Amino acid sequence: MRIDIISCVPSLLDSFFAHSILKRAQEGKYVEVVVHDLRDFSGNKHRSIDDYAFGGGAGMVLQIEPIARCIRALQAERTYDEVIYLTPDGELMEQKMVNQLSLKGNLIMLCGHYKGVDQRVRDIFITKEISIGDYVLSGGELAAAVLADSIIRLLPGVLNDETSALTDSFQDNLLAPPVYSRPSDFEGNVIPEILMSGHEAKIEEWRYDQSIKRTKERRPDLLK
Ligand code: 6GU
Repeated sequence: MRIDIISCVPSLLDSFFAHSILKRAQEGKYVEVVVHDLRDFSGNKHRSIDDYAFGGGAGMVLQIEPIARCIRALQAERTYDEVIYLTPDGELMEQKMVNQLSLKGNLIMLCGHYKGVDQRVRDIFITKEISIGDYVLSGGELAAAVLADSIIRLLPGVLNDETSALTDSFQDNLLAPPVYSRPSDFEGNVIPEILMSGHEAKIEEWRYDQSIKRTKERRPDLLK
């Protein structure tokens, strides 16, 4: 999989993808993440990419031409399964959507800024619009990082323990159970006895019960 991220603040994303699991995923050739500076496609010496909104009103709008040039240059190199626009008025991101995207080939992610992008970009180039939650960020970069991270960790071979993504919270609409490590007794706070029993089936049953209990308490909406 290749993920191309188009941004007017590319430095926000560079360091994020240079670390930990995402770094290993790229070194292992499971994914290639390339961040593009939209200003490189401005077509003018001031490198400007935004302008006032027709009809007036506060806030600048990202113009269509630099974005069209960038997307077309990418599409001339390879095919893309989705051209995603990260925007607070997009479809709410959830695990099922992430699972589906992790099965795709190449993805473009366009990060919005200011008052958004010219509507014609969305009409002509964008195939999927995604929001990461009901709150407003100052730009789409953090949202693209969240989305790309959640996709990349699902790619086969990226996580050490092949089964560990399957036991994530949300993977069966259930929150994950509590986990413990050494020491078994921290200042009198002891771990549940069952985990020391060595009885695998009983432990699995306990974990499942804990998942149900947590989900009922914290996210009853997931059980409906
Ligand atoms: Cl994708 N972008 C921005 N700017 N704010 C958001 C968002 C995206 N998702 C939730 N809030």
